Amino acid sequence: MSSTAYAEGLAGKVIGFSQIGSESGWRAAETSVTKAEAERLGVDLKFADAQQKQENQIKALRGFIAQGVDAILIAPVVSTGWEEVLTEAKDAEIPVVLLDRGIDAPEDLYLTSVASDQVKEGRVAGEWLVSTVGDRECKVVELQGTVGSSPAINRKQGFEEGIASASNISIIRSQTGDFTRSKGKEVMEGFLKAEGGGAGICAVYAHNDDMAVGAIQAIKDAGLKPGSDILVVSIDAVPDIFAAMVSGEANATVELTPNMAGPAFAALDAYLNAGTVPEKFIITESKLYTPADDPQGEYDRRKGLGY
Ligand code: GYE
Repeated sequence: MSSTAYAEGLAGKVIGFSQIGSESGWRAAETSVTKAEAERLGVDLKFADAQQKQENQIKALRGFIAQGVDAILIAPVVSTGWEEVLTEAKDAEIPVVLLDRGIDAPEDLYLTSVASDQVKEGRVAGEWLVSTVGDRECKVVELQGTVGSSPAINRKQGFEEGIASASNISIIRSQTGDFTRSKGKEVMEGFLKAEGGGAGICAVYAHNDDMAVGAIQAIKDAGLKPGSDILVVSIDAVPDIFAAMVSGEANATVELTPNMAGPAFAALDAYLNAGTVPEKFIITESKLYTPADDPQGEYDRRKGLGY
């Protein structure tokens, strides 16, 4: 039976959604896609924005539990510190679905996790750089995501795996830009200053497109050409990275679908209405895009999706 067929079973259900915040264009898209999907299914979605703070997410979950919701969605800002509140949800027999980030906790504390393979995303980015620079020496600066978040940990690991075979490529500086455009710009400015203006930097690898777009501005402010003097590779495939590709200022992105809610609601529908226990890890696709892949068309296709 297709997930859409199950989709009729959630009408009237009350589902709490603890969202991290709106730190990136991708996150905003995930929120709008989730709200639209809830509307389509007749779900009464209780939305809580945590402003990137774990304590606010824990507070929101306790509120959902007290309210006796039918299920909880959460995008966990960091990977640790969830056992106590998830045990409270389990004791209240409220199923929890993780969106787009994983956690270090016993797997029986959540029904399923809908996320990309973040190690693969980093590896794809690294392998793209290896295939692009050949045997030329390439010093890379890295803009990491939120400290302690599963994507920051996994995308760093994956990228390092991706470049491991190329002794000519090395990461010379790495720092968190917290997945935001402004912090990505600020940290890139610091990298450029620390590297004598940046002439020796071959590429910037950003764990998300928003930090990459911030870095692009910093590179231009330093009088260098992003996309050629300094290659730009990142993850998410938001519209603005395709706009940068059209301008020749970005080189590669790995797509992360903002539609985690579709698989999440389908799993909840099957579970709540038919007792079907879903796979523990539902993995979404990761696809590489470069300027050879019609960036204007990709920009236009995504623009209306709530980014
Ligand atoms: O890449 C970034 C957002 O959790 C995988 O979080 C997600 C990441 C995404 O801030 O844009």
